[in-house]
Amino acid sequence: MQIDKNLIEKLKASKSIVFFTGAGISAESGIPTFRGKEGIWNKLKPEELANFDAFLKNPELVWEWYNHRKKIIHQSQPNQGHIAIAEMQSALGGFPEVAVITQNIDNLHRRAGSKTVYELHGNIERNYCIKCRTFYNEELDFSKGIPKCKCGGLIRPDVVWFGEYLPENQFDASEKTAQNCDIFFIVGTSAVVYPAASLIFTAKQNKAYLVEINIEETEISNYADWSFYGEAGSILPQIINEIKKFHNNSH
Ligand code: BJW
Ligand code: ZN
Repeated sequence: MQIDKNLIEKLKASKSIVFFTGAGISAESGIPTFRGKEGIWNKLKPEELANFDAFLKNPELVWEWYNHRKKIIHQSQPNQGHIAIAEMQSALGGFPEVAVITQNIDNLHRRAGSKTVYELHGNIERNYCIKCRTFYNEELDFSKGIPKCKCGGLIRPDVVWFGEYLPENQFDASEKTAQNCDIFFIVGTSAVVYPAASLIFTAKQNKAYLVEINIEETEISNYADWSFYGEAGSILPQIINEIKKFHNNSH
């Protein structure tokens, strides 16, 4: 794979770099994506699972889905893609701010060591009561059915379903970061879910250089200034390697 020297120069000159990530970055950790060839939603309909009415109608089914995914997530490890992102700042000499804006709920960026991580769609490790909003972040007990709060309300995972607002502080901080970054990487996302995908256009309107990394073309490929087609876990480490080589040659 050829990595453009201009991109390396741009990376070195950047003050702020953003990685906007989706399910594809965790695919190589063994966590299925939603859409695309191997997507779980080829088999399961999102509207039956990822919305509040579905939860009220059939909380057992929705919890079964989340508990199944939680098990897969707990058995998985951050891959070379997550690790390369976490290493990017030091590879570039520690100067640029590196922020991760993720749509994933799997915690793998933090586990890989990334420090600034904005979670747009929540986190599977947290839960809350649908009635009084008390948080229950410990392991829940399903032995007597769907866990309930002290107030009697059902407990749900702290994730963002269709028709629900994104956590305001996470979205606002992401928007500010997108407005002020020099390079905006779009990694492993189909970029069809809004308002998360709108951040791509926010960054572009504010003159960020857009770099897409995906195994296939997506809705936003035409907007990208540079595209890498391949697995994130192989492309991101190659970018780090090029940065290191470039550093060594220029000293
Ligand atoms: C690799 C790879 C490898 C594979 N290396 N790449 C019409 C127009 C615009 C918007 C709307 C509309 N109709 C409705 C809406 C709004 C709706 C929306 O966007 N719908 C569209 C789908 C049409 N959005 C919402 O409802 C949002 N809220 C909202 O708008 O609030 C305002 C409001 C409030 C009240 C009333 C009305 C409006 C909320 C969206 C919440 C999304 N939630 C989910 C579930 C989260 C919890 C969970 O995980 O269970 O978030 S849905 C799901 O999609 C999940 C993901 O974060 C999100 C994005 O998916 P992602 O990450 O892009 O994954 P995939 O699978 O789609 O793509 C994977 C990619 O990786 C592919 O491209 C592969 O090629 C690639 N890949 N392996 C690199 N190894
Ligand atoms: Zn409650």
